[in-house]
Amino acid sequence: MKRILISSRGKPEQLAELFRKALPQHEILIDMPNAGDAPIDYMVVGRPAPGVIASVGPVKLVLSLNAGIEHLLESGEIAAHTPIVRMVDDGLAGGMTEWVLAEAMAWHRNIRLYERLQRDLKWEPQQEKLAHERTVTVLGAGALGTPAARNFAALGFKTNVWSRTGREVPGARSFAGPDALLEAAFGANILVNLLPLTKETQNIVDAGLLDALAKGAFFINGARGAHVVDQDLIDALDSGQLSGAALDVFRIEPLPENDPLWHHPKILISPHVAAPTHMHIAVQEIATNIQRFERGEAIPHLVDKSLGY
Ligand code: NDP
Ligand code: OXD
Repeated sequence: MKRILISSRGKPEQLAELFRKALPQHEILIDMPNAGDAPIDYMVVGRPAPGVIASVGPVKLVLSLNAGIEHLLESGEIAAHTPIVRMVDDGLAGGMTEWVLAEAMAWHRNIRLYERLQRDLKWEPQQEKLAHERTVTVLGAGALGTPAARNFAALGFKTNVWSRTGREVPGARSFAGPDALLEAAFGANILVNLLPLTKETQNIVDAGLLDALAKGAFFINGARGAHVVDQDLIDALDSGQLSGAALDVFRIEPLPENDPLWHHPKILISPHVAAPTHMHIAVQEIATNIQRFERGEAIPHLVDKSLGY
């Protein structure tokens, strides 16, 4: 009987129950002292505590409950030859698209401004624009960036999408590689970050990139806090280069109480909820990948460790 070890900070017992139903021929263990004494075939990981993966010894596959896997690579605990499978599912893609569009549309149609004005009984119509009068640039054309960009384009926004290889997204204009970054961002009214965190992408949202946007642009970060140079973001908000930012992710989470991002009047904070993993969907996805692996079939969404995503 093949053994699956679950190491996740979020509801491991519930996950184990779902895996027992999805893979009844497998033994499901939750990480606990000595759980890994007998050989483990597969590890299912959320954000495992440091040392847990290393303590388990060699496994055939590591299956991530998260889309972002930079913490797994950074830990150095997974052997170079052990494949890592990222989480890609409709729940994550749908959740991220909803959150990004909600923040973008609330800014585009001044929803939050009117909410503030209502508090002071102020009747102050703004000059409302139509989607086709605005440009959106999405950084990342992957499992999350693609549906976000496709939906912006479908709503009529002029849509740019930037990726490493220039992946095409229907309705959007594609840009490839570092040399095209500023061109992709130039004059955009909304910048959306959906990149993975790698050596190449950390600190990518800096003064240079923000200055390329249209004056008064809106920034949406659904990816990772370490993509953003926080002081450059604050400076751009204070100078009026940006009119606002919606941030779901931070360098330190939970965001410390004394962090200036909490207190900035133009910043909207959400607690890393843009695209939470939905347990039922994720378990089904992982179970399917384990079954594919056992039938000797190719598994989608393997991490390319040399690229870091
Ligand atoms: P994917 O791996 O599917 O897509 C990554 C995209 O980024 C690809 O288009 C890729 O280009 C592009 N890219 C990678 N490196 C570079 C680079 N150096 N220069 C330009 N483009 C680059 O990732 P997902 O869409 O699944 O997820 C993106 C991130 O979203 C995750 O890594 C995670 O950090 C974050 N996330 C946040 C959540 C939240 O709740 N806030 C939930 C889930 C994920 P190419 O297409 O050419 O390969
Ligand atoms: C993820 C996340 O990467 O939750 O899945 O951020």
